Amino acid sequence: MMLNRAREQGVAVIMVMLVLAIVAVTTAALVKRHQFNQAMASQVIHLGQAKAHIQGAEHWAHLLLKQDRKDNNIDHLGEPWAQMALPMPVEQGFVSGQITDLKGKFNLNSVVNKSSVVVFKRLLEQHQLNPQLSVYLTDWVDANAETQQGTLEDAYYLSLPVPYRSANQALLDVSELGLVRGFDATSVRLLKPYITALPLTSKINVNSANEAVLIAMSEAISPTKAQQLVTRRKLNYWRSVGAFVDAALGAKSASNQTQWQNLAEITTVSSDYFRLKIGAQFGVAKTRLESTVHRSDNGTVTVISRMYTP
Ligand SMILES: [Ca+2]
Ligand SMILES: [Ca+2]
Repeated sequence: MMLNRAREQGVAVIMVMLVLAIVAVTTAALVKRHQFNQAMASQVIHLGQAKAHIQGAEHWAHLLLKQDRKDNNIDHLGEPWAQMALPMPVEQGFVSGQITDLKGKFNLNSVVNKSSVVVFKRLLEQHQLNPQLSVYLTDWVDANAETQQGTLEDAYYLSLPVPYRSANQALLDVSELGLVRGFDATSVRLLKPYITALPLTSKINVNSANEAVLIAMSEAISPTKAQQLVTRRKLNYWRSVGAFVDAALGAKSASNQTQWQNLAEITTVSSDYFRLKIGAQFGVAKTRLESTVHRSDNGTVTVISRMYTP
């Protein structure tokens, strides 16, 4: 009798311990789930706030560009839109923004113009790349399907393990260059700081172009000359195409007439395409926005492309 009671007590103790163990495991799982849900909710809420900060900064960037066009028709790096870079503290985080002038870069879609294809050839040579690549790019962009030698542009592309055809239209993005004959990820990465892909052919804004681009613009612009031009422009930006070409090549004369004309043809001091990069952090969330915008002559800013990256 005594033995039975002791056994029953033992079973009861084990049962209690089992129940306690189950309760403990379930509670731990619930707490973990609650913490996870809470973290997810914070992430979603904070991401929403970070995006709200970005939208605010984006709106501000558009206003800066619009106001700038109202103020003047010349664009240079001393203007307010070019000074947006500093990260600003905001509630529970920070926001940073940068506007880059895309007209200061070489527009790949300009290669259909003879005066511009030579600029691209020089850019290729600067980076020890074969100047022949400019011919392949021209064939990729131009409307016809024949090379300058009269052969079919697509013969090469159709012979690849995964065949495709040339676009025969403007590049939509710089990354598309990797599809063009002769280019690969390395050459695209090398050229990336100096190139862009804008919808139409375009001139280069010499008030924002970097030294490498200035050197590529004319065979008469040496690295030393480009350096001098950039130093001078910091104090006194170019107010006209003529003023820049005079400074780069000397006043137009019988001896430099062709060079002068060629450089003037691809030069501008005004910009209509910009790249916006805006980053924001709010609490645990961090996100970035990159967009390309067009600014019309009356200052209207239109978004061409817009992408969030984590
Ligand atoms: Ca301006
Ligand atoms: Ca073509």
